[in-house]
Amino acid sequence: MSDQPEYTPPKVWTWNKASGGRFASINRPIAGPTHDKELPVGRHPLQLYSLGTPNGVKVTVMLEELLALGHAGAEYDAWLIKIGDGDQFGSGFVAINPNSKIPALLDRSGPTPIRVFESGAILVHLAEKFGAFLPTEAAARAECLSWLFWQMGSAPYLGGGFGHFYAYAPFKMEYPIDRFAMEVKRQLDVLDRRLAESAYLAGPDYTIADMAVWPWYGGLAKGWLYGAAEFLDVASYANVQRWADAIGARPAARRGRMVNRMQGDPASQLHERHDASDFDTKTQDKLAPAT
Ligand SMILES: N[C@@H](CCC(=O)N[C@@H](CS)C(=O)NCC(=O)O)C(=O)O
Repeated sequence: MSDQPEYTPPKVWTWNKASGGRFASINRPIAGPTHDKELPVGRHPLQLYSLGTPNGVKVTVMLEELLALGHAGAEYDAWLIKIGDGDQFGSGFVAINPNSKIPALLDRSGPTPIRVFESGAILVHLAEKFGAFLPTEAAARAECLSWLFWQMGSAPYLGGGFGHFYAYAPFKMEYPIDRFAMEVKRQLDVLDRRLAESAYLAGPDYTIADMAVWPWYGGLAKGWLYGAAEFLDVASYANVQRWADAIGARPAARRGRMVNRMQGDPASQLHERHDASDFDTKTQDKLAPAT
């Protein structure tokens, strides 16, 4: 057990700003905007406000895959939302995502702009809009949505649970690291067993379920997240490794990982994307691990 003193919760919790952790400066117990700031709008039908974290990468991979399929209507402007600077609390951003988290999409292709927040909802919106990467046959569609929602429900244990306590908490605590390492390894085993019987999560075809899971569990398997590859023995999940490599070899997935990216080799970072030619000056081979 931990040698930290036992915590006795007070009768009523109060906000202790000094509670620490890597993101202490942006964490707060209230919602709503902190300041007035309009969002920029570019020339394309789709306006994405995001950052190159695993949740952001899901959407930029989907947009790049749609463009690679020839869907010109998927042209997009990707604007950078610096969550470390509190951009997610600006009035314009809160208007399209009351939850103040990236990614958020404004679909301006119709007469009235449509806001979409939550990365899973954005993937479904785009898949239905373009008729791609979400099967229409009932059983295949159910399988795809099941794995998509599995990701949305599971990743907070990986990021908010394991990642927070292993990499971001002000000091290492055995109890939460143990608890969340056990859960994350169970989740990796869930994926590994599924990928032993199926090329992709929903079946033989690559879908939005893979795009949602890959930046998180694929990233973990490839050692991009939390410096935890050895600790979690990710090499032992052979089917997850095979699947992560297959997606990582896709040019659209590699481009998607570069958009709104603020970490790693500067040559791999495309802070904002407004045109396909924006990638020309960048080098996908320099896609270094994110921490
Ligand atoms: N369930 C949400 C989670 C989004 C999320 O947690 N975004 C993080 C970055 S990966 C964020 O914007 N954090 C800023 C904050 O919490 O203030 C989704 O999938 O869209």
